[in-house]
Amino acid sequence: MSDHKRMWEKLNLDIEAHDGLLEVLGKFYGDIYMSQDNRLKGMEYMDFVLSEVHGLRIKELQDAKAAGRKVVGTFCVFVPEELTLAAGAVQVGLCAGAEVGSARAEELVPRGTCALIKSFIGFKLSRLCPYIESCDMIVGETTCDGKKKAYEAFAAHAPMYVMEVPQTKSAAARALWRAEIVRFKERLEELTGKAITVESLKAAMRTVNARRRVLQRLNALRAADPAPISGRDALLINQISFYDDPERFTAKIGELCDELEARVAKGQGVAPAGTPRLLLSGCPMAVPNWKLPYVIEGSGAVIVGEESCIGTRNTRDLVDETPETMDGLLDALAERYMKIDCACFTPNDERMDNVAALAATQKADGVVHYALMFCQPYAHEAMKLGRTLADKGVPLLTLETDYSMEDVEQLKTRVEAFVEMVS
Ligand code: BJ8
Repeated sequence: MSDHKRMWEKLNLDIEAHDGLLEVLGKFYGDIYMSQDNRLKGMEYMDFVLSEVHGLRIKELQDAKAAGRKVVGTFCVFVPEELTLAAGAVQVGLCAGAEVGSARAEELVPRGTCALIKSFIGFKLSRLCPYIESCDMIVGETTCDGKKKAYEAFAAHAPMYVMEVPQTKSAAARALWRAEIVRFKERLEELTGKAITVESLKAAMRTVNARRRVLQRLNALRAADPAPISGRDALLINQISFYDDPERFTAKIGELCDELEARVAKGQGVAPAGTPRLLLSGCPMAVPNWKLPYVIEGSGAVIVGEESCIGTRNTRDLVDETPETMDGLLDALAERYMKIDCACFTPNDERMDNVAALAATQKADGVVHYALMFCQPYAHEAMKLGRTLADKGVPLLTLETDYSMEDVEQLKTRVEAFVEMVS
């Protein structure tokens, strides 16, 4: 038996079903990723990370645990990784993008629940996710109704802690969020037995900001025509940013950006200059949700940005690293996280402005808005976004889908018509 298998057994995974999952995932990845032309050399690192996403990275987490570190899992970019790192723990994203264990998930949540929620529940109940099984604490948040009610049910199956994310950005809401940050800090200190200090928090802020900066650099390079990297590869990089060691990831993406810069200087790209450029906007696309980017780029367009939590919504704003007191640093954290323009907020006009601004900087010919089926917040905002973009003369295609492959042909037909229209 291989070392990986022994580790998965220890984590109580369903080995047979897990083998099947890895096989399907490998084939899916091959079809969607390895078939691309003009791929960057730097993507070999991503291919490697993904091939070992349930192997070497899990081994690293087990080694960290053996050395006394705790592992904290999250589902939302509202959970401040800076505090987790400052407490000496490791943070990993647990959002799941595969249609796995839906039937089991429907034992806990209603059928009309979005695929993202059903997926993480399905992974847990089917014993298929070594990340969930490695976690000492899982942090949920009161964002959409689907998630907050799902966490109630999920708490019987996993060590949950829930942060209260407000629904508006009023002064009272900001004060509530600031208090939640303090409560989370104290919970982490209790979990790890380690006090968070000004020094450890500032160091963690530098680490997380550095990762944001390198992803900002990557995104800025995608404004070039021809586009130097495919949307599929850029999405994969953003997805891996939630799993990989932050410092190693930042260094690797820095090297990849050097390669991209050289490409841009030579006028080279993944598709010819003048290829229709589209911005993706909406719900987060968790690993291995690559369906829509594959459909879009298979329809003759190139994706030049992701306005999503697995994209610019997570990397656009930095934390102010300059305060020298704990109070000042916690203020800075609270302020930065309240800039996240999740559709769960009301009103949320800044998101409309941010999408329009991103479409302009990335020189997008159109925007594809993606909402998961049964996701009320993003479906509502798609309508609002349509009005904002219409005023600016930017075409919008609104799609609702899930993780199944049943609607691929239907999606293709709609995307192809849209690409032709913006060409
Ligand atoms: S900050 S976008 S990561 S909540 S798709 S589960 S909204 S019904 S994911 Fe999100 Fe945080 Fe907001 Fe970002 Fe609900 Fe919609 Fe499902 Fe969603």
